[in-house]
Amino acid sequence: MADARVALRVDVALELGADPIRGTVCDGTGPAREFAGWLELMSAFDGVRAPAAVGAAPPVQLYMFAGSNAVQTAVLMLAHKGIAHEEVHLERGAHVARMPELGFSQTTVPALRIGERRIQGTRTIARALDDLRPEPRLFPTDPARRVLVEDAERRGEELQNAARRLFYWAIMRTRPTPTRRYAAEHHGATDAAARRDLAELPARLDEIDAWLDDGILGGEALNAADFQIAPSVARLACFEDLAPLVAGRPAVAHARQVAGENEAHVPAAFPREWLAPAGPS
Ligand SMILES: N[C@@H](CCC(=O)N[C@@H](CS)C(=O)NCC(=O)O)C(=O)O
Repeated sequence: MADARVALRVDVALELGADPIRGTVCDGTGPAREFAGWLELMSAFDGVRAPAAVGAAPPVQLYMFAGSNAVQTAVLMLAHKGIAHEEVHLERGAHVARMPELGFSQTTVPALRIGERRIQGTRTIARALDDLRPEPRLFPTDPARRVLVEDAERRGEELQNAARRLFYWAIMRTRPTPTRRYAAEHHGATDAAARRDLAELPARLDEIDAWLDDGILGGEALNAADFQIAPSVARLACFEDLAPLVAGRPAVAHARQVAGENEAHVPAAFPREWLAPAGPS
């Protein structure tokens, strides 16, 4: 295996006293090992690290290109779990032909190879990552809460697809290239789709603000819906046309916090009459 690194989680309590350190070490898959004192800390490390390294986590490869909101979702989830992986950078556009050549059944990125398994689709990837390394979890263990997170994640993927269509519609009118023309057609970024996506956007953003209010998003432990939604909201916040719609929204603050600043700029392109008036919908 090329990379046998193992991420261990250590929880430590320090006290004033004769034996001032105690806590646990775990690798997120097996049981945690307790330690009390410096010597036990070292043997707890060895006890967890050795089987984890030998238990040979399968190699993970992420097929991707930079600048995709869907790819960013996968990148964030891998980082959240601390899963070591190799990035396989593909050429945007050309990847549609490349993915089947690489043995994938669909043409989209992000795509993961976990050992011999090939996985595509951000929502499928989220579940595969929770199987591969259960902690920290992408989905809550409480079944009722899980349903809420899964619902937000599913709606988040709809937003992801809408953000992509809007991006290609706008960029085709302002900075067209042959690759963008192909992508716009490929993703169905038609006038009718862009108009519908814009009309739905205020309600989608309201919904995200409400999930933040309810703690379904933006909690202490981030979940798969946080990672699904944040990159797409961050992308939408780059549209000049959408500035009045996104201004001051909790959804945008959350997106920046989870996905970081998106420096892209999408120049104004949409007809005025397609854009919702600013203010709460
Ligand atoms: N919604 C899917 C689709 C991702 C997607 O459409 N990715 C784009 C790049 S941002 C792509 O690879 N498109 C090529 C295609 O649709 O064939 C997901 O969450 O994985």
